[in-house]
Amino acid sequence: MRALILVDLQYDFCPGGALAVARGDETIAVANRVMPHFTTIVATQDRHPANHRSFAVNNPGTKEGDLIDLGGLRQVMWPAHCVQGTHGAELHAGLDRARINEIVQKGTDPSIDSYSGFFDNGHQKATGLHAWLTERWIKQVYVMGLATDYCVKFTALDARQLGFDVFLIEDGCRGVELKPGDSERAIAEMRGAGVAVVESGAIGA
Ligand code: VGL
Ligand code: ZN
Repeated sequence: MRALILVDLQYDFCPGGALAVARGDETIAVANRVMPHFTTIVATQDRHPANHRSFAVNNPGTKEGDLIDLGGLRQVMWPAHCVQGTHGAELHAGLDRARINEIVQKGTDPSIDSYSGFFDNGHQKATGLHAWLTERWIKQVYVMGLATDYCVKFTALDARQLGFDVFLIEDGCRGVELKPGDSERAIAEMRGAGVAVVESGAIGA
């Protein structure tokens, strides 16, 4: 059994959003095109409280893009984004939401970030996604969304580590690119971990 994982297809990661990813909105059409090929579809949703420590504004003396130590983990300082209750945190309305079976929220603990859809960045708490997939006998996961170099990468790597066969739908992803080449390096890292890289047009029934 296979599942599609749509990572963080939210307004704040699309042009005009608080943590805008260049051409991030182009992933919506790809998602809508591949969804009919899946019966099990999960969307992850980055959903931070306003006081989240990954926001530069909540760490006096830092600016966006800085790296700090947060509870022993390296943490990028982000602009405030995907704040609970704001428009930017909503899944893009252009998505065919009726096909989504489950929404997994992450990043809700103010003290730790959660790039992966499975665990927080310290691998301390599970989101429930692993159990949800396991209950449905899912062995293969197809991953796409935003952003290639953060949440998509960490979700795909955790899925591999958990024993799933993982397929990255490359044309359904866009990256933050804090440093040029970050997305390319992320894809190389995923490949190195055994993730198969595919194009949306190659996905059949
Ligand atoms: C993401 C940075 C911070 C992502 C989420 O969805 O890739 N990146 N929060
Ligand atoms: Zn976030």
